[in-house]
Amino acid sequence: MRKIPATLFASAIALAFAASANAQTTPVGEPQPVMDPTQTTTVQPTFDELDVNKDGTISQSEIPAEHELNTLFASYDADQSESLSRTEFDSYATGDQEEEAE
Ligand SMILES: [Ca+2]
Repeated sequence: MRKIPATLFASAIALAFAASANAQTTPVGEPQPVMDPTQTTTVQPTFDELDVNKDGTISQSEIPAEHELNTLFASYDADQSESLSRTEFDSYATGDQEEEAE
């Protein structure tokens, strides 16, 4: 039986180790990426961004015309005050993204 040179033996171990280390880099339970590429095109403004005059409510005139909340405004204006409180806006913001939340 031939004696295996120590250097060859060491490199064989190194190879095996590298192979197993490489296998371990495959993510098993990778957390969801913070940046969702599908959301970069439709950035949802926050309550504070929409509350332009900082009176604590969002009136319809503060909502950009192209924003979907402009159309949905009445349905989320629960107390029909013609402005959205933070609570009313939250029900829009959280409800709208419910299917994305995980
Ligand atoms: Ca306001």
